[in-house]
Amino acid sequence: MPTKVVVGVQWGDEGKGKVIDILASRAQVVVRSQGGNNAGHTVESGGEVYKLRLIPSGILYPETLCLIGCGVVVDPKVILGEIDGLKARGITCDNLRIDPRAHVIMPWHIALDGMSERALGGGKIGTTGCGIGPCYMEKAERTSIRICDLIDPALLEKKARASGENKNEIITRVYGQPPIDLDAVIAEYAEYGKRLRQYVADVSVLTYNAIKAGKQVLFEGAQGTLLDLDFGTYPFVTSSNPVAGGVCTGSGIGPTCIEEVIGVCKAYTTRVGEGPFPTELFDETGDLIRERGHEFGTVTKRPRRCGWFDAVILRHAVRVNGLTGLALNKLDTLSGIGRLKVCSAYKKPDGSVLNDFPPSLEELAECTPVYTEIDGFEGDLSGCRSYDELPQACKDYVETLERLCDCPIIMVGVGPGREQNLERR
Ligand code: 2SA
Ligand code: GDP
Ligand code: MG
Repeated sequence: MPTKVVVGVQWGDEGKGKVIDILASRAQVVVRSQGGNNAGHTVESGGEVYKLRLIPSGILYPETLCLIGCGVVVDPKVILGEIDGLKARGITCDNLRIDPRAHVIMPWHIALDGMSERALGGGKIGTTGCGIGPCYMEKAERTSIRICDLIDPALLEKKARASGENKNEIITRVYGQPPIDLDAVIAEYAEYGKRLRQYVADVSVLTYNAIKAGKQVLFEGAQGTLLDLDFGTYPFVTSSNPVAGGVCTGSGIGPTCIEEVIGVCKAYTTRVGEGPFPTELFDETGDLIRERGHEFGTVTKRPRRCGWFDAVILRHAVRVNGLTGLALNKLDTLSGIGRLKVCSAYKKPDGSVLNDFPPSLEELAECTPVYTEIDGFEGDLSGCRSYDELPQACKDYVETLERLCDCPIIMVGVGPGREQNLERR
């Protein structure tokens, strides 16, 4: 296995956790390079379900080095809670490393995330409320606290006071809320820094050395292409770059180090949060997909909006990520739904047809899907263990998607378990 990148190619929750878990079994190093605890990856292993938010999915393999790169925003309280939870289940986190350049989510980021969402009212982004946006904003502002500051009490005191005072101004003056007690925060976060110090190491150096030594390195994406700050449905996006390009800046390696890019998608489309969604279903088929697919957020439990598979989105993802293959999950959820629709292009109000995903949200909101209808399939797929065992109508669906997306589908998911992943080539 060469260096592989796994990215979500829709609006997140495509089942990246499962695909990464499978590939991690063949990797020696797993790296996360963007996002934070706004991610929620579900991995099922040995009958146990693990919900991971910040820690790379490779942590379930004791020999695998798990790295959190500089592009990740780290909430120390959350990561320590995750470490404690894993340890209580017998998983040592001795193989975890966090880059000293990664930025730290502070209480004012979480507070400001909620306040700005409330102020936006009906126009809100629908964030996960984890403080992700305000932390990346402060990173760009160049006043943020990094892991290397968190683990040094003197630096933490100096930088947290400056950053906290500045944000308290906004909290009190702009939002009319009481200020955050900085002394209490500094004391609490110094303790977190003490506990996290043992995990801190230069992820760029570790990753580069591993690649040079011929080790198998897997980059674990979070969120999805349509939540990308640049290539997603702006402003209804997250504040990082979940596309494959984000791996380089978020971990500290160059593009020439990447050999394969696998995009993970569902056999239909879902999204949480606000914003246009051309193939969204508002009828009982949408409800059926939500219930049968358990489409509720891992972290926030929010019901996910559900709709038909959208090949316009997929072609956009194939291009911006340079995908070499696709993993198609949740085919089992569509069994017994009846006739299936796939969006192959968009139609604009003037009747013209759009084949490429539009950059403007206003333009997207006006688009209606052009559907290709396909026969549905029946029966319980969850017991299939090879692609050939799937009903012919099911294979026809997969092959239609492959043709419309212009990318080979290399894996097909028929259930959440490791063994329910059918490799095609
Ligand atoms: P944020 O919190 O600033 O990153 O939110 C900005 C937008 O990004 C969306 N977003 C997500 N969408 C789906 N899944 C996400 N992660 C969790 C999971 C979600 C959950 O993996 O299950 O538990 O609800 C995720 N993270 C961010 C978000 O909805 C906003 O549209
Ligand atoms: P991620 O954020 O991309 O890792 O995805 P989530 O973990 O948030 O959501 C995907 C959900 O689908 C999880 O509950 C997985 O266990 C589950 N899942 C993954 N692949 C399949 C599949 O092929 N079939 C079914 N039925 N469930 C799946
Ligand atoms: Mg998720």
